[in-house]
Amino acid sequence: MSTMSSANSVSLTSLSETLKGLSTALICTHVAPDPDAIGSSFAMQRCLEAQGVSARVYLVQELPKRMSVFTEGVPYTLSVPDEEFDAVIITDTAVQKRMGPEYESLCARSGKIINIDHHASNPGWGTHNYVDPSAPSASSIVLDLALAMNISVDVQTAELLFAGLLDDTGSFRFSNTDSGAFKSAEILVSAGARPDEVAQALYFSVPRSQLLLQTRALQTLEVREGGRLASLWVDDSMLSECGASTEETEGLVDFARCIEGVLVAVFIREIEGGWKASLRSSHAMVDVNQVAGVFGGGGHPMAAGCRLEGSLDAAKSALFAEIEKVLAKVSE
Ligand SMILES: [Mn+2]
Repeated sequence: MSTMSSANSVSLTSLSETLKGLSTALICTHVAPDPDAIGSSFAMQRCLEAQGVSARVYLVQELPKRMSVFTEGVPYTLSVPDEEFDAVIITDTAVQKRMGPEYESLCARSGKIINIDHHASNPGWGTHNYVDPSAPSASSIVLDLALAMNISVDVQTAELLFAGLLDDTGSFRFSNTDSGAFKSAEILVSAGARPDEVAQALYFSVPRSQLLLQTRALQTLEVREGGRLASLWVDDSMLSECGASTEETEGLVDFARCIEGVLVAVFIREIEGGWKASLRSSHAMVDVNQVAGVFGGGGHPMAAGCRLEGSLDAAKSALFAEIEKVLAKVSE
């Protein structure tokens, strides 16, 4: 079900009709694209192409290596196109600014801004919004659209979408893993997606530099609030010491999250002019989206992110103070 909170909400059926009527489309997603961002946007390109729509993906930065096995042959660009499109379609992006520094010129490429997302914090900033917080991934929504458009999903599209679904559900372990997630998985595997190949590419092809970075990050582990809050951080010097890229910080938050008794896990990394915090909750009463919102960020109740300013210590104490407030709602 799509939330009808925004004025420009559209139904799945009407959105699939709109997509079918396009001749050209530019597809965008969020900065630091994760498998769901890549999976949903690149699969959207393939679905539209199958409908005779000339579609291209725009990425702010180069494709993450672990997703490149699934994207072969799909046209994408790293520069903002000059031409106009019938629509700009954005997937998995709660806040328009998360499209990157060029978000205004990207959206100026068309009068039709189609916002397809599953983040509860998405206010519906498009001219056409399909925001379904009950969908486990943006990739699941793209699958639903493909089915609504009667597109036969081929192996490559199925694996792109499966990668997004697998990653956003934490390999079917997070609270968004509902029967719908397995229904989508069933359709995708029937269409030829190989779960072992996708898992191999996403989780068992870790560069050595990433493993080194994990050992460094683990040395920063702090557990507080009676064992209910755990945090890790990484700064730029640690990245360069390990020869690791920003992409390789992904998943570090899970080391804090997996500790027994931890209700809120925090991972902080250095970004230009400050810090970026990733927050995870493992308790339905602890809403980290609310915490992220205090700092202008957002996401889901169980997984959210925000930017912080100042020194690491200042950033941490500001963040921990807000987390304390949400933890106070949970009796031990
Ligand atoms: Mn997602």
